[in-house]
Amino acid sequence: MKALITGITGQDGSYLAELLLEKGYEVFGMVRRASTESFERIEHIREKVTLVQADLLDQLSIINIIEENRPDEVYNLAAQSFVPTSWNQPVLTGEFNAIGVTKILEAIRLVDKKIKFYQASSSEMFGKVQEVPQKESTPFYPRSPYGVAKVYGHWITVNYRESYDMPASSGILFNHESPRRGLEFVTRKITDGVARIKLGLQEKLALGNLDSKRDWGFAGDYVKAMWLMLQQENPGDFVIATGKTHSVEDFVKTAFGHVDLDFKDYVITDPRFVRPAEVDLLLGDPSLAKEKLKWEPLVTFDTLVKMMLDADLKRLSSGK
Ligand code: NDP
Ligand code: GDR
Repeated sequence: MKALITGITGQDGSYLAELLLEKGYEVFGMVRRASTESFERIEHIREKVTLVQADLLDQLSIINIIEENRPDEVYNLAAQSFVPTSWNQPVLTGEFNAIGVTKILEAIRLVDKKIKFYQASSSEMFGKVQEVPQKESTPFYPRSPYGVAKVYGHWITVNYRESYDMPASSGILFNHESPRRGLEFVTRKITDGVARIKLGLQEKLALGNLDSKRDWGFAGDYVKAMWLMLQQENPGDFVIATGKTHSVEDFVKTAFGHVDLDFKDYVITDPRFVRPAEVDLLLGDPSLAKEKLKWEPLVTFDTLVKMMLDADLKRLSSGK
C-alpha cells in the first residue's frame, strides 16, 4: 500500500507516518519548498519516507505528485492550523484550508477517482456550539476564519463523495496534543512554560482566556482513527474525541501540580492572547467511531499533561 500525507512535517503528519510505516506502507510526504528545511518532527524516520515537493497553493504540483506516485490513500493534513493567525491572514487561511482541499480532490478526480481520501476536519467547525455534546449531525457555527475555511473543506469533501462517488472521508477531530505540538498552542505553551519556570529559566506564564473548555486527547491515538476511517468499506464522517472536557485553567493547574507549584503564583493574563471571538466549550461524542471504527482513545487527560511536561523538562534540562 502507498500513502501520501500532506502536512507530514506537522504534529499529526509525523505520528501518522510512523503508524503507516509500522503497517508496512510506502509513505510519501508532501512538503513545501522553504529556504530552511523544518523536518524536525520526522528526522527519526527521514530515511524511511519519500518527500515530494508541492504546495497547497499550486494545483499542478499536486496533480503531478499524485500522478507520479499513485498512492492508494491520500491524507490531507496540511493547513494553516493556528486559529489566531486566521484573523491576521484570513485570505491565506482560506486558500490553504478551503480551496487547498478542492485542489487535492480535483487532482484525485483527474488521476484516479478510486484513491481513498482523508480530510482533516475540526471541532472548530462547531464553534458556538448548537448542542452538547457535539456529534456528526450537530450543526456548524464556526467562530474564526479558520473554522469557516474548515467548514468549506468539510463540505467540499462530502460533495465530492456524493457527486463523483469518491471514497472521501472527513474526520472531525477535537483538540489533540503531544510533545510534538507547536509551541504556540495553549497546551504546549503551558507545559513548556511550566518546565521553564521549574528550571528557573522563566518567571511568569502569560495566557489569554482560562475559562474556555476543550476536549483534549493524544495525537498518537487520533491518527489511528484517521487510518481506520480509510479502511472502512464505505466512506463517511466521524467525530473523534475523548468525551471529556477540561478548562484551560484545569490544564494549567494540572501541569503546575505535577511539579509541586501553585499556578496562582505564576500565571498572568495578557489581553494579546484573547481572541476576537471565542469557542467557549467543546465536548465531543465519539460513539459512532467507537461503534463503527472500534476506535477508543487510550491516553487520559492527566497522562497527556504529564507526558508533555516530562518531555519539555527533559528537553530543556539538556539545554535544547
Ligand atoms: P501542524 O500545524 O502541526 O502542521 C501543519 C502542516 O501543514 C505542516 O506540515 C505544514 O508544513 C503544512 N502546510 C501548511 N501550509 C502548507 C502549504 N501551503 N502547502 C503544503 N503544506 C503546508 O498541524 P497539526 O498536525 O496539528 O494538524 C494537522 C491537520 O489537522 C491540520 O489540517 C489541522 O487544521 C487539523 N486539525 C488539527 C487538530 C489538532 O488538535 N491538532 C484538530 C482538528 C483538526 P510546514 O512544516 O512547511 O509549515
Ligand atoms: P484551538 O487551540 O484554538 O482550540 O485550535 P489552542 O491551543 O490555540 O487554544 C485552545 C484554547 O486556549 C485558549 N487560550 C490560549 N490559546 C493560545 N494558543 N495561547 C494562549 O496564550 C491562550 N490562553 C488561552 C484559547 O483562547 C482557546 O480557547 C486547535 C488547533 O489545533 C486547530 O488547528 C484545531 O482545528 C483545533 O484545535 C481543534
